Amino acid sequence: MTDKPAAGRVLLSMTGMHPKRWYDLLAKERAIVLEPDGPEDPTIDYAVVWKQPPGLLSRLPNLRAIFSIGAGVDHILADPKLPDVPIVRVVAENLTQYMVEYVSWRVLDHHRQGITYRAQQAEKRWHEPPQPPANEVAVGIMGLGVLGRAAATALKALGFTVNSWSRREKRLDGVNGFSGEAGLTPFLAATDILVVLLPLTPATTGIIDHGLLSRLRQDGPLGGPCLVNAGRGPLQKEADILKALEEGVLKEASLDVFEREPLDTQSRLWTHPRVFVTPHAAASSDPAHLVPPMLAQMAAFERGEPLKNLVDREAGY
Ligand code: NDP
Ligand code: OXD
Repeated sequence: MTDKPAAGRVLLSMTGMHPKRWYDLLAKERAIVLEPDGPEDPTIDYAVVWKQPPGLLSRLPNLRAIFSIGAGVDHILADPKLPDVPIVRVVAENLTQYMVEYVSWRVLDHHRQGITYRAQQAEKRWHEPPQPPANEVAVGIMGLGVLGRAAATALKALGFTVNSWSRREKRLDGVNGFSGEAGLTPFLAATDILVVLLPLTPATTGIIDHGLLSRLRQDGPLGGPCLVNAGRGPLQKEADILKALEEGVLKEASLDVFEREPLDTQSRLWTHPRVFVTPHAAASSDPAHLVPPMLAQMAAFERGEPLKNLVDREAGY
């Protein structure tokens, strides 16, 4: 623990990630308590967390705000004893850029038939399948938030037709916007490559199921629809994805997130020839980019300024 009593102290609680770089950067300005130390410590003002143990934060009597280490906050809201203090989530250029890169990479790979060409190369087969132009391929982005908007803009610039689906009606130049329950079927019917950038909430859990996949455009220019999920694993039903792939309802999938992480070595997804797996690595949280704005927000809050990028607890994201 560093001894810096001038400003409010910070509890750092991270599960499944190494805290050292976060600790060192936060400790430049704040006294840091590394969980499991600090339960019931009245001098702790802030918690910086990734999947904190349930009940931990409710024991801090003077906690003023929680800072998420990720853009998604389902890992915080899963705590049934979460204290009623503001939750700040990550909105950062660096993280957005990573996600734009991941989505552009996966969409281009499905569009330019990377899976087919890798299989052909393994067989030393010289064959050029028909290649539709980008503007004939419609990418549908589920979730037009910070990441979805940036991905939509990049895909538009690459020449794709872009559709979006959000909870509330949203407008973005050059993007065909759909929203709510009523907008879902027309959105899916107009989509060849589905990109999932939704948060995990009670309303979105399990949304990527067989019924949804079978509503994607089945006669599009790629010879079948493709799925890219970089949102959260429990948005998808993996057995349904495998079934849809076997039936030809789904042509290919790029999955960065899974119902259970790490993905079980027994999962068929690892070896499926038309599935591309990455280990929840689409847009990693880099403390060098995320800690300075956290520290700046704490200082601003102590000067009486409002916190930014707050989570709407009722909406769940
Ligand atoms: P935002 O909160 O900025 O945007 C969320 C979007 O989802 C909004 O457009 C929102 O609609 C929409 N949405 C939420 N609930 C529903 C619903 N029930 N029906 C339809 N649309 C809905 O989030 P970000 O863009 O910053 O991040 C999105 C998610 O990406 C994160 O929650 C996280 O799970 C995931 N993520 C994954 C990473 C990875 O490495 N794989 C890295 C970072 C994030 P509206 O616009 O109406 O509010
Ligand atoms: C996030 C993540 O939510 O990395 O930022 O998954």
